[in-house]
Amino acid sequence: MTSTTRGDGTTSHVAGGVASTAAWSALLEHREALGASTIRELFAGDPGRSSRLVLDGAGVHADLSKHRATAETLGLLVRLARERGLPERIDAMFSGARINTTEQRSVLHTALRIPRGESLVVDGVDVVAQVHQVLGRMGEFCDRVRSDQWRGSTGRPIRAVVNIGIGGSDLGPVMAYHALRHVSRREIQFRFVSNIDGTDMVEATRDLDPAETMFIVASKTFTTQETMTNALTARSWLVNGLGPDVDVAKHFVAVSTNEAGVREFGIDPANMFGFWEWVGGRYSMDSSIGLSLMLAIGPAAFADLLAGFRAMDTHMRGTDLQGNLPVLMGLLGVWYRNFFGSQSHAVLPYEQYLDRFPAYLQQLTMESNGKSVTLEGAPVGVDTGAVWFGEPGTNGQHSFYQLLHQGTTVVPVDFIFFAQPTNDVGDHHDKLIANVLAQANVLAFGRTADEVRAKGVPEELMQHKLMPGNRPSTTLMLDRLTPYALGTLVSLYEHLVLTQGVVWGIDSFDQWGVELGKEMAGELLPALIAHDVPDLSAFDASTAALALRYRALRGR
Ligand code: G6Q
Repeated sequence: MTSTTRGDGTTSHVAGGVASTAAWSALLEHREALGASTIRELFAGDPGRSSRLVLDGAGVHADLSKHRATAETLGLLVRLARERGLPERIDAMFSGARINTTEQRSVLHTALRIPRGESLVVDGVDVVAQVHQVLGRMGEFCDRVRSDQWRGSTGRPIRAVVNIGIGGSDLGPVMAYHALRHVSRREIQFRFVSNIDGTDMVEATRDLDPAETMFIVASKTFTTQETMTNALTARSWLVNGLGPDVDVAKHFVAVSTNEAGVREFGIDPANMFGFWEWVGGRYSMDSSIGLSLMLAIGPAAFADLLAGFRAMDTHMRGTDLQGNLPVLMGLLGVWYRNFFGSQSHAVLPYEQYLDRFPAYLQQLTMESNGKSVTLEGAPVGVDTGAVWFGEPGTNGQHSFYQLLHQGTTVVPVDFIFFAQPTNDVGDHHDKLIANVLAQANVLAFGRTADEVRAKGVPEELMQHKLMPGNRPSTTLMLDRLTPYALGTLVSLYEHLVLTQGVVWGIDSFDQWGVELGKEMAGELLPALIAHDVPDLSAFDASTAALALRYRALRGR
């Protein structure tokens, strides 16, 4: 085996792609040997797997037994992770090495949850001290708003907070706000505006009183078209509502790494909460990007959230790979993607408050691992990130589960539920949990022809009612949906993404694929609004024709 040194100074133990590793070949052989053996057969041959293929990490109980995998499979996957240098990459990330090589950046979201008093010195700076300095300022600000000491320009307290941000500056805060609404301050309304579509802003503000409204402009770069456009519209809305003399500073705060941009926009840097280049957008909900969440749930609950993140970080960093929950879940994803040809992955939370969790994970996983070249710029040579999707149970059951159960494609699933109900109403929770356990059971074990017949199903319907089963799932059970528990879950998936990215040898922390579309929109805009018929020869014929038709319909 050869070793190569990557741009960030860490070592890759393999030259060439993941498919050239010895572990990959061993996995191919193992897959062949496993052949068509079903989950049903695996259980029949080894009933003890239900107690052995389970794992606990940071308060998350994971049942990994309903997979098309054995202990040997997991062992080989772990071997693959070792051959790909996962332990070294974990250390490199946690210690601040520039593992985002295409942007030459450290990837230090884990530093956002290191407790006060500890230190992590990166490039001569104690980043933990920086983190806690900002957390302290955020806490003071939130206390003032939540206790009505902070007043709007007419002297009224804040009763509505509108977070303006997009992508990583929106999906985390909105997901976490939804998840933790039950511990939020109900006297204040929270809204989230992200889309450049004016409807988003109009609907978010139409029933709000500007005198009682606070806008948080959340943008790492403070240059993002959607966010800047929405922030300007929000400022006009405020000035229209409260008159030209309104003290805008009492209604606008910023979250950014770009102090000059914030100043230029007209927000006093005293009302700005910073973070750092080493926090990637989709890994930033526990930085000051979470200011709206802290306003909603308060600084103490936000600290609990950070403690949950930290607990899973500690599990990830301190646990050997074969007992490491994010690592094993990530590796099982690789198993299905690369050895079964699965193209998608479903996350199905049986918890209404996690309704935005699948959307959050879509960005986290697909923006991170939707890549085709390795860190060295060579073709990956194998499939990478799956398409992630999901909806809360039981709604999904009446929608796309038909395909999960009887479709021609196998979709690995993560079920997530909490033992304690967040709202204890009648027998709702027990029914909810009966449903999630039933779905995992049916996916795994299905119904054989004999079992269907035994139910008295007529022969002509037999094939339709046959439930193939053999469809893999992980079941995650937690005790209760608290800020701490949410932190553990988000951190779990962050580290799952890292695991897969390291195995595939890709940069999970850049997102070059989103740039060209932004550039192109910038080039098209002048042509759409120009007074005279524009020269569209630089664009393809289809785009040019659509642009001209749009202009015509808009009377231009
Ligand atoms: C996330 C991405 C992206 C980013 C948004 C918003 O990892 O980088 O979703 O968060 O484009 O960027 P700003 O925070 O800079 O406005």
